[in-house]
Amino acid sequence: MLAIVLVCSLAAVNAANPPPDIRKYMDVSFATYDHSPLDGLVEENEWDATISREDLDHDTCVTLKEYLVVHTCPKAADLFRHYDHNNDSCLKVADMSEEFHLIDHSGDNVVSLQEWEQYFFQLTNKLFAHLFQGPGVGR
Ligand SMILES: [Ca+2]
Ligand SMILES: [Ca+2]
Ligand SMILES: [Ca+2]
Repeated sequence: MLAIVLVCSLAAVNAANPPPDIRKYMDVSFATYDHSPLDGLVEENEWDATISREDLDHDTCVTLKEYLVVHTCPKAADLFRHYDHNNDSCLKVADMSEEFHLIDHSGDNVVSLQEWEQYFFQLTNKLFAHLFQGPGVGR
């Protein structure tokens, strides 16, 4: 859930001139996911758990409507479409799993803080590219 807060926070700033505390946003969101176990890594179970929090009627499908109840960011619908990998208008564990493996750049089934920062810089840059001037903030 915090990932979208992160992306919204980044979109709210002038990304052509990123503030020095962008990394702090990243670290705070990462720490929110890393809880079971708290080991400095985000495991897939920690990432996938966001689905059950957002699936308000517990039918295993997070609809856009449910998503927008939880996420009030103006760009939430864009993020929903990004996360819905099979385009069935449902966010399911399978979608989150696919996303997790994109974030897990090294393919070792855990996400390090470095992978997290890199991925969300790039995602923010991709989703909000039209808001950015000049070279993006991605690496
Ligand atoms: Ca962990
Ligand atoms: Ca649902
Ligand atoms: Ca889907």
